[in-house]
Amino acid sequence: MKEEKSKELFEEAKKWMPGGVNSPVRAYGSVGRVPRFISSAKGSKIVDADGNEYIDYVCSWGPGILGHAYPSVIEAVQKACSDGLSFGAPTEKEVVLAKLIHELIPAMEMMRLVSSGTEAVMSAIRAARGFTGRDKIIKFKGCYHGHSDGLLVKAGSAALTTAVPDSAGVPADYTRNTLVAYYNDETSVEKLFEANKGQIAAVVIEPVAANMGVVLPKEGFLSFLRKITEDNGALLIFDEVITGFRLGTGGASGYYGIRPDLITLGKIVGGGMPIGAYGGRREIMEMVSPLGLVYQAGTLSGNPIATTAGIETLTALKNHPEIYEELEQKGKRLEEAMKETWRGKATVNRIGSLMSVFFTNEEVTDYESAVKADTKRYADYFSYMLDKGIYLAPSQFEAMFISAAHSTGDIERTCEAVSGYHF
Ligand code: KE4
Repeated sequence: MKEEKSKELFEEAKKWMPGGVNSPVRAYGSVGRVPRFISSAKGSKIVDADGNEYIDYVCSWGPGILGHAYPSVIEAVQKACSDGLSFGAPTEKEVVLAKLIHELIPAMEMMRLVSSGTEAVMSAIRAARGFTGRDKIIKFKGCYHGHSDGLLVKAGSAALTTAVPDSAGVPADYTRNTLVAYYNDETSVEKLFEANKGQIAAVVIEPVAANMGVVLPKEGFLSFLRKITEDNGALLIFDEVITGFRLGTGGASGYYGIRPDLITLGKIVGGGMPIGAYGGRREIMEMVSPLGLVYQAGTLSGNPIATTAGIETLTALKNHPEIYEELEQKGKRLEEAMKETWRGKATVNRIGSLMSVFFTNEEVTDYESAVKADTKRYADYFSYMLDKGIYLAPSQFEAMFISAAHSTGDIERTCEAVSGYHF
């Protein structure tokens, strides 16, 4: 497979950007191939700088649920561009998008649009602390919530240990209020509440984890979190940057029937343009400036081009709910092909169009079991699929995303490639 142009661009890019990329996972660090520089995308396909076409299962890490360059989104964005790119003033489109988000996710009674998932989660945590007057938060090992200082942590040796930064440049002081529990482990959460009575502002969780590979909440885990936070005067924050509008138009809160206090969104809500959002109970959001004392701002927040893409994307999903049943069938077919081919040698975790294969014969229910997967095997599988023209996440600890544009032919071609991968 030709990769000269990507290789040349990668060498040049490395002179100007750390690792030659603007987000680490794109550098293919754990799969050891030349990262593909993408020149265009349409529907389920992406084309790289050497002209190679791939069936895309990254979908820009989630935003591309409709498929790339969805006609109504492109048309609306092109028109919006001719009306100007950014005004730094309120626009009608922000009202339209906020009302549409509320219609699809009623728990978001009031919200603030921002420009990334990181910004959404960082701001939601600040609002939670401002509302409760408490400093500590609980996150879960293996969950990723963007790169704000206080969330770049991993657990200490035991659940009761406060977190230690897992990035250089984050002062230890910035993470001493971050407590780390273990996904699907209710005892680890109970111990933290016991040891930090009256000090915990919020629990933040990916309701379906997708940053240690996909890990589903076990039966009752989310409702346990809903109860223990209520019982302790803490807030429950669902980080739905990935699950929002992915599991259904109601996201995870709709899918599981759990009403968190705050929800964060990203990715699909902007249809591929830079948008994040955080929101929830009105009385919490009324703490946010200029109404309340929790400061948060952004030059490009609610940007008219990004909100246009978001409105068109959510409108398409709202008007075509059949997309989600189709995504379920496509995911099911892929899951079956993987399980059939790698029986006993791989575990597939899936919910709808969000899935991961782990090369381990054990169940993957948390970070500890996820990291037992054979990452070298994953790298080899990634490379085999890349050469077959199938573009997967270049890391075992990411997710596979399916779009409405993936045809039966795409799915069958992928299943055929899967069935040809033996080890
Ligand atoms: P952004 O700041 O990257 O828009 O969103 C951060 C974020 C927050 N919450 C969750 C649950 C997320 O998955 C993310 C970002 N997801 C990664 C993919 N694992 C983005 C890809 C990347 O970092 O390049």
